Amino acid sequence: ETGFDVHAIQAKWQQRWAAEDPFRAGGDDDTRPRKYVLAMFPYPSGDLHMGHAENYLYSDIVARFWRHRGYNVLHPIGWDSFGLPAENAAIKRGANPVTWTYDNIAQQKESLRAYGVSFDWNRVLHTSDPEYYRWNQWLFQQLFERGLAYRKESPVNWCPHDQTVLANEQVVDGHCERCGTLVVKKKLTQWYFRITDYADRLLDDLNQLEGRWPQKVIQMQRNWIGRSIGADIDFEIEGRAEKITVFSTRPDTLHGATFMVVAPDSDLAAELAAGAGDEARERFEAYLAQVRQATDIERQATDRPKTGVFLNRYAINPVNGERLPIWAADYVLADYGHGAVMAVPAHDQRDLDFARAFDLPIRVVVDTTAPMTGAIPVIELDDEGNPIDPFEGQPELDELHPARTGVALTGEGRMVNSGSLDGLSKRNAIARVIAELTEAGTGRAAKTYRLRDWLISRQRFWGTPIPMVHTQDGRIVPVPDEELPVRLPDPSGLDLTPKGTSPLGGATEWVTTTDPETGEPALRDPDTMDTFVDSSWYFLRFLSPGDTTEPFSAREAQKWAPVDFYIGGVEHAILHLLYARFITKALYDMGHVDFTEPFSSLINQGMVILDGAKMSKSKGNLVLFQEELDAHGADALRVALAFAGPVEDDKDWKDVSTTGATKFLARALRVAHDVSSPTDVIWAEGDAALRRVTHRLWADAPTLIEQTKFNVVVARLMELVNAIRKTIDTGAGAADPAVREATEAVAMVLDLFAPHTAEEMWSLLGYDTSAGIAVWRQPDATLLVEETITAIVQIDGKVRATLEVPARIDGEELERLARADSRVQRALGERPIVRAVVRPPKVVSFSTK
Ligand code: ANZ
Repeated sequence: ETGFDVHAIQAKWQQRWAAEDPFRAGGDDDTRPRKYVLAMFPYPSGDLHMGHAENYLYSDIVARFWRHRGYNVLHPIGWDSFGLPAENAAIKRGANPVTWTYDNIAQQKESLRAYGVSFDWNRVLHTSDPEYYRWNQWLFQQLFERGLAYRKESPVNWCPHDQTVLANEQVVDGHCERCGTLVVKKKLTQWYFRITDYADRLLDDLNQLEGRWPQKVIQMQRNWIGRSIGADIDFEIEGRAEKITVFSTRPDTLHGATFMVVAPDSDLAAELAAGAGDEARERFEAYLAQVRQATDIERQATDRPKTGVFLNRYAINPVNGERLPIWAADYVLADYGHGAVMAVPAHDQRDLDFARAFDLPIRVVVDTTAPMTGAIPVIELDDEGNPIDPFEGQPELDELHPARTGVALTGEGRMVNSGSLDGLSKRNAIARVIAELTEAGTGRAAKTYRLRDWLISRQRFWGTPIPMVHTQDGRIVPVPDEELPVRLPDPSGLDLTPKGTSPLGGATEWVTTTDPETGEPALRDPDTMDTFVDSSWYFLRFLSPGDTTEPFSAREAQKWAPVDFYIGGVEHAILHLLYARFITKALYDMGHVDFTEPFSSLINQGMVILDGAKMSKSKGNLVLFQEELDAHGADALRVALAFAGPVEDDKDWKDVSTTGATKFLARALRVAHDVSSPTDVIWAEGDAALRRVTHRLWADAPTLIEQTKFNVVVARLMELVNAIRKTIDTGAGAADPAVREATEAVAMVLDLFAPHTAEEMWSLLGYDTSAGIAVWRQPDATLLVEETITAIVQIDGKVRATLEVPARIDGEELERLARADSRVQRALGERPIVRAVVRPPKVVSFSTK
C-alpha cells in the first residue's frame, strides 16, 4: 500500500496535457534550438506489446530530456497502417481491412496516451490515408521520370502462402519473413526501384555513421550491399557469336581456369544447351528440373555435394587460347555477377570440389609456399649474415597440391604457370592482367554487388495503388498528377483471397480507366506498393503532415531534418533503414532535401524476454502491455523498464520490478508532500551534504542521458530520494532549503521516466506549470568539489603521517596512498610491513613485527 492513487494521478495529468498541449513542437516564432526525436512507428496489428513499451519509453525519455535542456523538440507519432496482416485478418474473419486497421489504430493511440508519452499529437499520420499515400504515388512517379522506377521480367521470390512476391530483404534464410513459408522462384514482370544505382553511396556513406549507429547495423548493411571488386572477362564461345562475360575477384588466376560454369537457371544456360545437341540438351533439362527444387541458400552451401552437367560447348581463354569445357552447375547463381564463372579449381574451393567430383583438370597458378608480400621475395639473414632460404621449412608445393589435399590454395603467393604474370604477387598480377585485358579489349576492371534492385510490386489489396496506366497499344504511362491520389476502391465487394494476381484486377469499375493521352479505354496497374515504400520517407511527412500541395515542406525539412535520434528494433537493420537511406539520397538528388542521411543517430533497443526466451503468442509466454499498464499504471511500468538494464540489452521480465518501482514512486511523492519550505527559499542556506548529492545529479544526468544510460539515472534518483528522506527524518528537517532544492531536482529528472508522478510532485511543490517543460538547473561547481578528510597513518602504534583524502575513498585506495607516502617509507626503512589494518576514510595502521 503506497497511499497514493496512481490511476487518479495519471488521469488528472493526462487530461491536463490534452488540454494544454505542452508537447507540441514550436513553430517559426520559437527561437530555441531544435531536436527531432523519433521512434519507429507502430504497425497496427492488435494491441501494443512490450517491445513498443520499451521503444516509446526510450524515445520519450530522450524527447523529454531535450525539452528540459531548453530545446524545441519534435517527437511525433503515426501508424504504418498498410500491409498484409490487415488483409489476412479480413480474409480470415470476414472483416473489412479498413475497419480492422483503424479500430486497431484507435486502440493503440489510447494505450500510448495512457502510457504518458509526450508526443506531438497534432502531427499524427496513417500511411493508409489517401492524404498520405497520394505522396507515395508522387514519389513513385518522380522515380519513374528519372528512370529509377522501372518494370522488368525476372525470376522473383514468391511466397506460395501469401501469394505475393517478396523483396530479397523479405526472404529470411529462404523463407517468407512474414509467414515462414518456403519461398520459391517465379518469373514475373514487376516494378522495381533502382536502388543498385545508389550502391556505392549507400556503402560509402556508412562511414559517416560510424560511432553514431550501432556497429552491428552498419556491418549488416555493408554485407547486404556486398561490394566485390575485380574484373569482367570476356570469353569467346565456339559456335556462338556473342562472348560470355564472367565476373571474377581473382583475375590474377585467369591462367588457372580449366573450365567454365554457368547457372543452370539462366537464359544463357538454356541457350547454350539448345545448341548442344539432343543428348546434352535433354541431360541439361533433367538437371534444371532438379535444380528448381533447391533454394539459393542450399545452392550456396559449401558442404553440399556438387552437381552439374556438361553442356557439350567450349569457351576460349582470352589470355592463352585454351579450350575450356562449359558446364551448368547450381553452385553458380543466375542473378549474381553475370551468372557465369571461370572456374579455377586450384584456388577456389567450390570450383575444386566440382573439379574433383567430375574429374576436371586442376592447375596451380599461385605458389603459396613463396612467402612474399610484393614482387620481390623477402629475404632475411641468419646469425652469420647468410641469406635464409625463404622456402626452408615450408612444405613443397607438390605436397600442397589441391588435387592431393582437396584444399584450394587461397592464400598469398607468387604467380606461376601464368605467362607474363609469372613472379608477380597477387596484387600486382591483378593490376597487370586487368591492364592486359583492357588493352586487348577482352576485359576490364569491374565491381559487383550483392544488392539487387528493390522489387516493389505486391499482388495484394491493402497498399498504395501503383499510379500507372496500361494503354491498349502497350504503353505504360503515369496517371496525371491532378488525378492523384488513385484511391483504393471499397473492399467490401472484392474477393481478397490470394490468387497470385492482385485483387484490384477484379475491381472492374476501378481498374477500367482511360488513356491520359488519347482518351481511349485503358487499364490501371492492379498491383500495390511494398509497404516499405510508405516507411521510407514518413519521417519527412511529420514535418508538415497536413500539406495538400507537396509531400513535405522543404523549409520545415531544412529546420528539423535529419532525425537527431532514431530508435527501433534491430529487425529493421537492413530493410527499412536501407530503403529510407536510399529514398533520402534520391530526394537529395532531386533537390527536395539538403542532407543525404536520414537518421543522424540510431539506437536499437533490446528485447523484453521471459525466462531467457523471446516472448511470443505461439509460445504462450506473453506479458501483455495493456494488462501491466492497467495493473500498475504507466509510471511504475516505465520506471521498472528503464531501471531493468541498459537500453541495448535484452531485459528479462523477471528483472522488471513494477513493485519496486511503485514503492520508489510513492517515496518520491511522499518527500514532495513533506517539503514545507516556500518556493522562494534560499537554497544556498541548505544542508551541504544533501546539496552535494543534488548537484552531482545535475552534473551527471545530462551526460548519462546522452549516453542512453537511463538505468543509471534512475539509480541516482533513488539515491537522492533516500538522501532527502534521511535529511527530513534525522537531519535538518522538512523545512530545510536543501530538501526543497533536492525534491525539485527529483521532480524535474523523474519527469523523463515517471511524468505523471513528476507533475504531481511539481504541483505539490507549489508550481502550476508543467514539470515536463521545466528547464534543468546547472550544477553549482563549488558543490562538486569532493569533500576531503584527514586520515592518519600509524606504524606499530605511532602516528607517522597524515593524509588529505576524499571523504568517499575506499580502503584499497587509502592503503595505496599510505604505502606511497614518503614519510611512511622513511619511517619504515628496511622493515617489511607484516600486517595492515585499513579503516577508510580515517585510519591506516601498519605493523612490522
Ligand atoms: C575466378 C576465381 C578464382 C574466383 C579464385 C574466386 C577465387 P564474391 O567475393 O562473392 O563477389 N562468382 C562470380 N559470379 C558468380 C555467380 N553468379 N555464382 C557463384 N559464384 C560466382 O565472389 C566473386 C567470385 O565468385 C568470383 O571470382 C567467381 O569466382 C565467383 F581463385 O572467379 B571467382
